[in-house]
Amino acid sequence: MKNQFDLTGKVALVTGASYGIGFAIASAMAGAGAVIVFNDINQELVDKGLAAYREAGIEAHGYVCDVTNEEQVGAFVKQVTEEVGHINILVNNAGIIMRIPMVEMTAAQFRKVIDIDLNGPFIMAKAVIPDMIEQGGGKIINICSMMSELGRETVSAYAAAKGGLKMLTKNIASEYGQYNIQCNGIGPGYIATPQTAPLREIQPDGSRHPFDQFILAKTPANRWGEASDLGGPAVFLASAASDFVNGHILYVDGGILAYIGKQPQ
Ligand code: NAP
Ligand code: GCO
Repeated sequence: MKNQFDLTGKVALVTGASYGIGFAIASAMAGAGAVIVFNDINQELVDKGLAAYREAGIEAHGYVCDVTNEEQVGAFVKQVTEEVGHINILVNNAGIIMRIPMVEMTAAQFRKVIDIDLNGPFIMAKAVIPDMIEQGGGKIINICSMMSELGRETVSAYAAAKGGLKMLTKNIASEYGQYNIQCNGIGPGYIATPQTAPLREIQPDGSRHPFDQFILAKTPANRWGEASDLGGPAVFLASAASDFVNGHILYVDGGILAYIGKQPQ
């Protein structure tokens, strides 16, 4: 059974993985034997990522690529295939959020979030699927969100993108499952990364951020997730252990989606 989770000989490409959730998922996949390829938006971040992987004992391959730029992505995938090998696993992790009340958000801001969080995964998947078909199959993992299921104030663009990413995941699974490509999603709950740092800032009086307290009350695990909590689920969805799992969104959220929330004491 252990071999079912073995990624030895596989090339895993994780987007936006210099740090945060992408870095944790790539590190877990490296621990399962995968060769790690990652990209980020500029060389400074790629260098930062390479140093962090080396620090963790991982010889990763880093490239500068904006996932919204179809030309850059085509060149990136070609270069990886030539320099590292065929891409067996794609993790669409790169993403941003803008927390702005919808009626105050400009169309340009809305489009930017959709472009990175939804168009980016489409462009990346479109670029890797033809070779996956040639190679007899592959794994695509889209990093969705609780906002693939729920809304909240100020995150309209992000929720629209992540809801779309859930359905893009199901559609890739439907269209390419016949080629032994499994496409699934991971829906993290609230994870302590730079992206959520504003929601966890200690208040001037030393108290926890109101949103921090809100999330603790809504999460049965009574804690924020750590990026490392996503490593095992990602290895599962990248491995032979999930060969008959397709079109599924695996929520890794400490139970928040199942729970009405801690009642007032
Ligand atoms: P993060 O700390 O902000 O990291 C996101 C990474 O993506 C950064 O390295 C970022 O580069 C990169 N990126 C942004 N735009 C890009 C582009 N156009 N092309 C290539 N790379 C790009 O975020 P995170 O918390 O690790 O989240 C990673 C993923 O998980 C995102 O899709 C996020 O929506 C999702 N997620 C996060 C949480 C959470 O609670 N943290 C929960 C659910 C889902 P820069 O440094 O330049 O921005
Ligand atoms: C927010 C948070 C969330 C998390 C994550 C939850 O502002 O509500 O950033 O969106 O990032 O997506 O699953």
